[in-house]
Amino acid sequence: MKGSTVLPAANTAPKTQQYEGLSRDELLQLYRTMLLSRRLDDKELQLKKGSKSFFQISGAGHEAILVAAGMQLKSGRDWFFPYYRDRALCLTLGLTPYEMLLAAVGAKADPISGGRQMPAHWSKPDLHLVSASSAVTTQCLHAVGCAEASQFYLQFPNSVAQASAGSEGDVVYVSLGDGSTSEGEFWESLNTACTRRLPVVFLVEDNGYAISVPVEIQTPGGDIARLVSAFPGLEVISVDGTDALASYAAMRRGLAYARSGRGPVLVKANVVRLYSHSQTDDERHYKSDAERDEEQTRDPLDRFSAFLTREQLCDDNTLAWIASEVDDEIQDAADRALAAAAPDRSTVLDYVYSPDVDPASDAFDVPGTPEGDPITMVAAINRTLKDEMTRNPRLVVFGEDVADCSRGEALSTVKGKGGVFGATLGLQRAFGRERVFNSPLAEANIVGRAIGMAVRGLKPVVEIQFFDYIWPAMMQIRDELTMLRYRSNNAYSCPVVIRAPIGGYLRGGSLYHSQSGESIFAHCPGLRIAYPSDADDAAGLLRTAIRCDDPVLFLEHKHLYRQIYSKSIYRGPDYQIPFGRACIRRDGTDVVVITWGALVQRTLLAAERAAQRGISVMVLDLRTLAPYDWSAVAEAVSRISRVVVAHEDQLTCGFGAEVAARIADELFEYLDAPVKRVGALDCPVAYHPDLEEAILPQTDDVLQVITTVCEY
Ligand SMILES: Cc1ncc(C[n+]2csc(CCOP(=O)(O)OP(=O)(O)O)c2C)c(N)n1
Repeated sequence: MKGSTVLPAANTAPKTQQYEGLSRDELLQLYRTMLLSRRLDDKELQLKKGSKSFFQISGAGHEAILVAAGMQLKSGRDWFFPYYRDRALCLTLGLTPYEMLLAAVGAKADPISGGRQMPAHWSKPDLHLVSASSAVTTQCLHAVGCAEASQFYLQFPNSVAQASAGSEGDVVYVSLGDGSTSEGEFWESLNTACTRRLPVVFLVEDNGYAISVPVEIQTPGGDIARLVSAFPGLEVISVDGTDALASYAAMRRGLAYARSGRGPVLVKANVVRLYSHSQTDDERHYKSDAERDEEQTRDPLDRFSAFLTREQLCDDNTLAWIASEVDDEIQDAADRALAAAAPDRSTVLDYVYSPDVDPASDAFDVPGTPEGDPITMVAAINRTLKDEMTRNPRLVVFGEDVADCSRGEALSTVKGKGGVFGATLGLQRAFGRERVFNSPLAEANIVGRAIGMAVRGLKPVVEIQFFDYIWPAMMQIRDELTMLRYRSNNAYSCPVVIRAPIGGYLRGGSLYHSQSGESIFAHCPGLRIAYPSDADDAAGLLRTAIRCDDPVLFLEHKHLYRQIYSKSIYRGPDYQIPFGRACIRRDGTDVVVITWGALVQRTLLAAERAAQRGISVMVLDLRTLAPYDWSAVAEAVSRISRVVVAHEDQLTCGFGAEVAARIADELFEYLDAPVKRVGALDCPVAYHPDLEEAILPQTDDVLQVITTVCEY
């Protein structure tokens, strides 16, 4: 245990055998860490009341199970995805009170997030403590992905990234509260942990409440251990988490199971939440005095100090000495943290994206060598994935139906599915089941696991089967994928690529297979967005997406997958296109249409017809939306003065609104006409082709707006 001190001598000889094998010093150290955690909570509450810090959430009442766990987990070897009540665990693993208090005051020197994330969301790379968000339960899927990465590296030791390796027997710890088990991601993580028999240790800290909602409203029957007991391969252990020695024994049993490779374990620890949910909550509004009094009788610190004196392992003087020593340590840490400088305002935009790899740079401008006949966009994507998998042994592909093989058939004999659009066809045959595999039908599962893998240096390129079904993964995308680097002040990153077939014009795709919505993701800082309009761009941009260091949403228009007009010659395994470089598809002088995706071809057809009317149209294909090529837009607008923005997505709040607003703001003096937009009607895409045609923007619509702008 870190931070241990020399403890006073015992009055009597230790009786170690009966105390789970722990020596007197270890028992006193266990007590000391529990107390340190509690007193730190108290100090932070004091700082908050004095407006010296800005948020506080405590672990009071959870300390016994957490120190018992931390003593047996291996800091810097096992991996950790704790939640906000896990102060005592993190202290046991080696995070210091000073580091915690730097986080509380949000200091520049806060090693956890540089003052960006709320306190109690601990992390530290050398301890393998992974930065946490505040979205409850998302971490369960990261833990699963992390365990999968461990397995991967054991199987392919030559592919190991940085110091990400591991050893046989390492486990991944993840914790959550009882209320958080109601989230689907908890069940999705158990699903995969059990299916793949992963060494994940789930600790459910059941304090009976989720803020004010009692456990019986969250969990049928009120006992999560009972509910999960049918999961195959899952070892389920229930323990009184306020009893330090019982907790120690339960964790020992659980860890032995997980370390032996038999599968995951879930320890359900009954604890008490001795303080309100957080400093903004007042539990007296929903807990009776009698209930609160009863909870006090289960205070793990009181129970353990009573045990220590009862067993004559120490006396009251020793406990007092420990307490004063703990208080001194905390006071010293608090004095130093309060003297620490605040973060610099000028740094607020640091680490939204990778500071090391800029996908818009010339380094990604690699022309490649065209070879062979033109191929479709889906074939170009498939070839790019194959080439990148050959180049990077850490690249893994997974998603719904992406595998060639459904069960255990010999890969050589199977014809294969390879994705509902065939984009991943043959990848599993070529690279094996460990690198290409099906996920359960659960989109948060796909993205959450990918994040956990990417934290460990794998390169997940995952498929969301239809953009229409990306929404269950939205929390993972918006709160985790895009924010991990930012919230950890660049200590962690997860450069996952999410491929998502998008868009309509399918005749029959209807409401749930025709959606657009790229603007929603353009509103997520930290995410790159590519949206190619032909096979050539798909290959060049996908390669850049894979090789860059940021998360990328790679949008593949379903209708363009197999169109003849979107075919191109493949330019080999090095071809890359930098992000943020628009492409002039047709030059012109009277009006510029800024567009992307499926509207590129429709705009080109409109431009041809406009030419017959004597209107010269420039067609500018943005190709990526985050970043997008503002300088190409500015250059075109300043030269041409009349602008249309055309996209398939609904008009209201479509990405065109952003482009148009910026043109109005920064290029107003160049304009000879209002900036016009073309987009879908503000309604879902209906089934009958006539309805679909009326809803989605057509060539005629683009032509009409071009004409209007020219006539202004
Ligand atoms: C996804 C999500 N929904 C809601 C919240 C707001 N919230 C924060 S903590 C919390 C209660 C969590 O209760 P539980 O899982 O039992 O853990 P405890 O706080 O009791 O330890 C809620 C609703 C959140 N952070 N994340």
